[in-house]
Amino acid sequence: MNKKILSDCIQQLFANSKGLLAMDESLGTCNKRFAAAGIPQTEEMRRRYRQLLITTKGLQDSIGGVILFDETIRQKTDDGTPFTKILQDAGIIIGIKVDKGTIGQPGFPNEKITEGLDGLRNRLQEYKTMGARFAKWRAVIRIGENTPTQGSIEANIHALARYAALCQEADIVPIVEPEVLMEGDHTIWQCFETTERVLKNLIYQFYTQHIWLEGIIIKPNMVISGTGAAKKDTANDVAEFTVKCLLASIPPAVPAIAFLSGGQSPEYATMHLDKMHELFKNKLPWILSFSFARAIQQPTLDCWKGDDKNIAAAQKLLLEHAETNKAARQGNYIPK
Ligand code: 5MM
Repeated sequence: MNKKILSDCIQQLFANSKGLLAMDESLGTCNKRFAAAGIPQTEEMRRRYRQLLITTKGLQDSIGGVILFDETIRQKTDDGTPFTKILQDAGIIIGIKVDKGTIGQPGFPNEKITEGLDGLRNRLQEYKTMGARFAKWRAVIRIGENTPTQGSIEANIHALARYAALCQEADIVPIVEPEVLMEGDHTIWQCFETTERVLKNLIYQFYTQHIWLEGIIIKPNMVISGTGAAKKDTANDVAEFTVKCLLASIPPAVPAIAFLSGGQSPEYATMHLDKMHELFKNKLPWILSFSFARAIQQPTLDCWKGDDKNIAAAQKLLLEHAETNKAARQGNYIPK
C-alpha cells in the first residue's frame, strides 16, 4: 500500500469544497430510472446519458470525482473518445463501483448481502489500467420489525472491510458505503440507533482487517426518519442527529465522509448538508461532503427525457445542482 497515493487522491477529490457525483447505477437501477422517465432502456441510451453528464462544461469546478459503472468506464463519446479521457482531461478523478449488487442473505429473511469479492483483486488491476483511482462498494441495511440482525450487519461489514483491504493493497481509495435505507416508517431515533450500530461495527471490523483508516472514505446515509414515518424531520433535526451519530462513531483519523442522498429530494439533501456545516462549523474532524446520485442527477434526467434537443438545458441543471452542493459543503447554500 502506498499511503501517499491514497492520501493525495482523497485530498484532490475534495479540494476547494468539491464533492463526488455517483453515476454508477447498475443496469437494473439505471433502466428503472429510465423507464420512470419514459426513456428507452438500451445500452446506447445509457451511453448517451452518461456522455451528457461527463461532457458538462465546468463540472470539474464542483465535482472532484465521478463513480462509474463497469459498462460506463468502457464507453466512448460520439466521436470515439473514451469517457475516461474526457474525465482525465477535465481533471475529474475516475472512480468505479466494484460490488456486484445485492442478493437475499441465506438464513436471514428480508436482509441482503452484497456480492463481488471473488476475483476482485484482478478486477481492481484492470480498472486501474483504465485510470480508476478510487472504488465503491455498497452494503444495504434495512430497518424493519426484526431487522437489521447482528448476523447480517456483521456479514455485510466484513465484506466491506475485505473489499477495502483489497483496494488499499492496489493503491485504490475505497469508498465504503453502508447504506441504512430510508424505506420504512421508522423514526429518526431508530435510524440513529441503527446507523450508529452499523458504523461502530464497521470501524471495529476495519481494525480487525488491518484497514488504514487514513486511506478510506465513508459514504453513509444521513440520519433521517423513514419515508413512511408519521413525523417529518426539520433540517435542524437531520443535521444534529446525523453529525452526533458520526461524531460518536467515526474516528478523526478517517479523512472524509461523503453522504449518499438515499432518495431525498435534491433540495432536502442539499439543505441538510448545508445545515450540518452551518451548525457544526469548525467542529467537524473530517471533510464532510457529498457523493450523491439522484440528488444531483434526477432533475437532469427528467429534463433530458432521452431527447438530444434537451441536452443544453439538462447540463445546465446538472451544473446547478453540483454547484449548490458545493455551496452546501461550505454552509453557503441559498435555496431558490
Ligand atoms: C445509494 O446509492 C448510491 C448513492 O445514490 P443516491 O444519492 O441516489 O442515494 C449510489 O452510488 C448507488 O450505489 C448507485 O446508484 C448504484 O446503485 P445500484 O443499486 O445500481 O447498485
